[in-house]
Amino acid sequence: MTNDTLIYSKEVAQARAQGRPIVALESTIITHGMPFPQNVETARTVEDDVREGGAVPATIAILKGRIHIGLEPEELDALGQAQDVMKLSRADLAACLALGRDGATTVAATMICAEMAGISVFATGGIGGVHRGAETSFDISADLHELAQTPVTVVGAGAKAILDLPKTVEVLETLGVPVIAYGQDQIPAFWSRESGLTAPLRMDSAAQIAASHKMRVQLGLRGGQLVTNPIPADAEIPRAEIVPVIEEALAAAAAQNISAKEVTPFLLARIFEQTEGRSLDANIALVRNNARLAAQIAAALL
Ligand code: PSU
Repeated sequence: MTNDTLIYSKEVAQARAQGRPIVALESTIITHGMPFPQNVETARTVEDDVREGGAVPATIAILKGRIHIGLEPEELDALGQAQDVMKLSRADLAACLALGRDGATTVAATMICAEMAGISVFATGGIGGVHRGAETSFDISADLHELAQTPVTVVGAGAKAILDLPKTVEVLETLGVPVIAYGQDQIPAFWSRESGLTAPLRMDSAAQIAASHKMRVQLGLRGGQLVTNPIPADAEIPRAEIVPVIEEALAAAAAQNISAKEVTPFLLARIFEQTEGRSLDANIALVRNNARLAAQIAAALL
């Protein structure tokens, strides 16, 4: 990896030199997960949440074929409005670099870049997972396999509730990925605190999560951990309210033959319209909450 390919922002370069805790943040949520201008405003606020938590934020994206570990404010602004940005996972990261294009990193690609940069903790909204109907479509996010092989602790609010949560948890279990619920027994369901599913593991402090991360490294176990952090109670959309909206959005996606990488952005946009923006407010609140917990874990890892 030449310095030409991996570019650190000024703030991240300084943090590395000083040995300070760093939290990786992804960029697909900016380009494909939220509308402009809330996407850029949220990305900035989330970076501030990481700083207030005592760590340094490293938003990761590919700009003109180079991996950026931390974006300068003007780069973040431009990315938030850019068209024709590739949505990158493990399969297409190298192609984006080779072609000199711009790309937003999903959970999988962000984990890969974070590991290259020596960053062990990453905050997102919700990971990708097993889509409903996967038994015929085979649509399973590469995020799950990445968690099985790349040693980064990922903090999310569960898998997105548009997915098949029980199947997502089954696949993670098969792949040997620890799924940890933070501060409660149930795995949260993104916009809602509860999913009806008991998490395989529960931890109640950042120190416990950091200790578990270190233990995996010490044992030589490959892969990361998934920390599922429930959305704050005052921001949640209860399951009974959001489930019918999700069902309607899934039916619309099927009727319009939406497939592959388009599915998640389509559903998020549709649910945003149907809830008159409430789903976006909840999404912002949960990402901020995850950034704060990730900062505590990163500090506890030092
Ligand atoms: N969290 C959010 N919004 C998002 C995502 C996460 O609050 O849009 C992104 C992540 O980058 C994740 C991707 O990897 O959604 C999953 O996309 P798919 O279902 O196509 O694998």
